[in-house]
Amino acid sequence: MENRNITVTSPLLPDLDEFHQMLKEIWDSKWITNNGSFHQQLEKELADYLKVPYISLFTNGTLPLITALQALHVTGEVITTPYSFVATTHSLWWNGIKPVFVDIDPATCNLDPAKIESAITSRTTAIMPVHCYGKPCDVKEIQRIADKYGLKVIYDAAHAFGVEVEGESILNAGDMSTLSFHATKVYNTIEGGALVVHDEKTKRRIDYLKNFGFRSETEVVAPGINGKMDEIRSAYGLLALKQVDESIERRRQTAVRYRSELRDVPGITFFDDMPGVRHNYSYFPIFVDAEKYGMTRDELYQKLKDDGVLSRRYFYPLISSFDTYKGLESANPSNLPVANHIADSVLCLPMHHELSEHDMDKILALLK
Ligand code: T4K
Repeated sequence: MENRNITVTSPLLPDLDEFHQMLKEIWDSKWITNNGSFHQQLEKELADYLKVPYISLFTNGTLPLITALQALHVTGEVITTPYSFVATTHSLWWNGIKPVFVDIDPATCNLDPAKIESAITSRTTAIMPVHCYGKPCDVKEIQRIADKYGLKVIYDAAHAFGVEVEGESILNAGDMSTLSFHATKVYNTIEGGALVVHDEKTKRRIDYLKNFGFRSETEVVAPGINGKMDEIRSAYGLLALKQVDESIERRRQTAVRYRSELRDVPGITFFDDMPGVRHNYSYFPIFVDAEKYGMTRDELYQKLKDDGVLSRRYFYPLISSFDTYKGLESANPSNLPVANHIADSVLCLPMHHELSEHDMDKILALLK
């Protein structure tokens, strides 16, 4: 009798011997945080890997969101998606900004550009979309709207590590993009994150802001925060980066098998790859039509759980349903019919680099 749970994800762990070697170097140097050499090296290697000009490392994926809003002086109202992890909206709240929820496009689960303009008011200063599950937003249309109304665009790209459209990094869209390197992500530094910016001056400003605003030993240029990544996690990140391509390839193979075996199951739908996109296969969401499938999403979630398969309902409940936000006018379900419907039907199946054929046999047998 097998009693090991199959989890929705599993962290990509670096080689322990190599990590130990790097820890030895850190111990010898006694330089353990504050822009150390591994931190500098990781910023450089990540910028190269991700095909972006500048990247500033952070201690998680939430602080770059908060810091981006600070750096761009965003105030008033920001248009955002209710279909994300709570950190997206929380970053607005922490800056005293009013979130304005706009419905999503069922074809991508991303902010629906066609619904943005009617939500813009005289207080709107920015748009904060999410590349949900790593599926790229319609960045051209969002930029067109932003330019028309003079709005900033900050992408929460927590799921979009390595995602490219026609060979160009999706992280170069908008004014800034943020990443999460949490343990559950395609690429992780245990906890960690980053802010992607387009020019050196902005990179310098972000580096001040994540270090309390210090420009020099005696000068503070702004009320910054402590968002610095340390040397130990930077070293971990350097090693993890060597493995990430292979991990994404393993995930791709998993997606291929899920799709081929679930395509004919009535009542279950999923996303196919988008043309011209290099996906990272960070999640494998399916959408359950209870009537056609013969079981509700929650019944399926429970059935899988009873058999040791821990799928997750990312993103249910919607952010707009949480007590903190549900009183907002834009949080009314009548304003967000697509997001509400998808939140009630989505289930993210196990998806990670170590998922074995045996595990997949079990998951697929339960689903069918
Ligand atoms: N924006 C977006 C769009 C995001 O999705 C997130 C984070 C953020 C911003 C903020 O970034 P961070 O500040 O977190 O860097 C997880 C993560 O904690 C969170 O990072 C992530 N999004 C969110 C979507 O999912 P949980 O509560 O679902 O994680 P947890 O602990 O239940 O783990 C899920 C499964 O992963 C476990 O069942 C087993 C596996 N796991 C997890 C951990 C932590 C492991 O095998 N090892 C581990 O160490 O939130």
